[in-house]
Amino acid sequence: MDMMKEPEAGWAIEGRDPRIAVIGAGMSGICAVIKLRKAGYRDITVYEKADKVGGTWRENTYPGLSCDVPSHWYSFSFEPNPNWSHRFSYGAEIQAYMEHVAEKYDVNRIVQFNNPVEELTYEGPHWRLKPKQGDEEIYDIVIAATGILHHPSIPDIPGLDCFEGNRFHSAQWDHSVDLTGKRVGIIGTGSTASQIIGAIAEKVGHLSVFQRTPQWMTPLAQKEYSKPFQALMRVFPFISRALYYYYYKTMERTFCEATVGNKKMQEAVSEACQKNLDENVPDPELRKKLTPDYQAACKRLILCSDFYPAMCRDNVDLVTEKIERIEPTGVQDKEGTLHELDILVLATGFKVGDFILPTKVFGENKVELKDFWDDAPRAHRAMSVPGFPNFWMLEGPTGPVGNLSLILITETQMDYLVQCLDEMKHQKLVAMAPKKEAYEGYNDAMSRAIGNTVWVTGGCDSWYIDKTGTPNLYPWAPRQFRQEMKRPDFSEYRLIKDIPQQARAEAAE
Ligand code: NA7
Repeated sequence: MDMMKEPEAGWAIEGRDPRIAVIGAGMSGICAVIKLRKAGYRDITVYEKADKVGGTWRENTYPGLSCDVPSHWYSFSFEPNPNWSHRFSYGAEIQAYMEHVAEKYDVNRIVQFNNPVEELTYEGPHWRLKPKQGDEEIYDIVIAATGILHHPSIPDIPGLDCFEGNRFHSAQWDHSVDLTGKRVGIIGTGSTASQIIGAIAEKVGHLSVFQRTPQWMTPLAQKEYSKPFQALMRVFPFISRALYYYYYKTMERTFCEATVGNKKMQEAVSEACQKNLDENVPDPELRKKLTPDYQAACKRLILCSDFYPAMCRDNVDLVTEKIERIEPTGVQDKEGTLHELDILVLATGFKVGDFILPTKVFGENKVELKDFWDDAPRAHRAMSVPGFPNFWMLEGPTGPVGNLSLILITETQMDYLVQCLDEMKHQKLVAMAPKKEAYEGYNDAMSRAIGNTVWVTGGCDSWYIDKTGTPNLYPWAPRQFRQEMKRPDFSEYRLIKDIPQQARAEAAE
């Protein structure tokens, strides 16, 4: 298409392919390209802030990094991998898988690497996209595949910048720093910290673990797949598929059910966590410090077998006193003890409320998405926002997160989105956006239901909870989400057949 001459009407009216921008080349972005092409949509450009695909698996490279969802389920349904070496994959292997899929499905060719999107402006019925590098472009459809866990959250602790040793966030691991024999401090005891602690405790000279809140965890039933078993899976691909469904059903019926109000499953998970703690931490004093005062699975449940044994080691100290400040030589706690350190690791999580932000997104009437959300992001069916036509999110606000495969969720969302594009083509629509009342009704129902989930009843604070004081999560079972997303109900959407000439002129001003 000649970009100098901007199209007058929408793609569906002009009978051409829609120009689609996908933002992000992580798991969701890769999936989007593959699913769009399969459905016949081929005019796609991907903008990626970094120099290769992979998203969270590219960003995170810390020691011990692994996925807490079984490998054969944490795979694209259309690309089973018989070569997974373990039941729960390590980070580097998942990154290699993402690169392999991108290569095999010829995704890289359409990715603009090192080119984050700075601004998106809706000029009905098109989007003007301003990338960091190169000219502004016009797109018919924008898909934000920007992920959740990639903006590091740096704690606001006094003196952090004056620390004289090596300091880095877990998602920006400095591999040039040798930990051998060093005095290492780690702030945080979430999923990330647990994996790091298990992986480095033996190597370091001394490890100080700064815990603000203890976490519940179940063991990770890790297992290495033998070479003959992998060979068997290569010959009989149905084994990988069978494992996909086995883990999918097992995880959904256990961990996922435990979070959304299934009391029996919740008790089973709680018991498993308590047993794990009792069996692996014999010292009653340490056990007490590691015992949470809220229900299991209220914070995202940790699956890790190395953490407790590491915490029992002589060279590992659990510091539960609050942090007062960071000194040039270490961490000073509120009791006045200075924990001297050579290296300080911040395993303090991510700014999860950003989603597509910090890209500036302006919708109809120049309303900015940041203002519309006002620090409490919501979406219709986790994918779209009223007043922002032809703008879709993958893994957006209020999606199912919990302990499940986000790859499956992205695939479900893409199948839904493709049906919406097909409908636009069929009805010759120029744009579609959720109706305000549909969006509000959906979110009100979610707000009512969220009170039944362990994320609320469990009595904890977690990264799921946003400014409204409620978790930003889908409150029902993930299978319900898939059921609801099978077919779009188009009565929930404004189906826009034409943008009046005047509005178009105003938007372009
Ligand atoms: P999380 O789960 O957000 O954990 C962050 C940890 O850092 C958690 O223990 C926090 O304590 C702690 N934290 C954060 N800020 C501070 C300050 N200021 N002082 C002391 N301690 C602090 O992030 P992860 O990276 O572990 O995991 C994120 C997701 O990645 C995980 O759920 C998986 O989906 C993969 P808190 O509990 O808030 O008291």
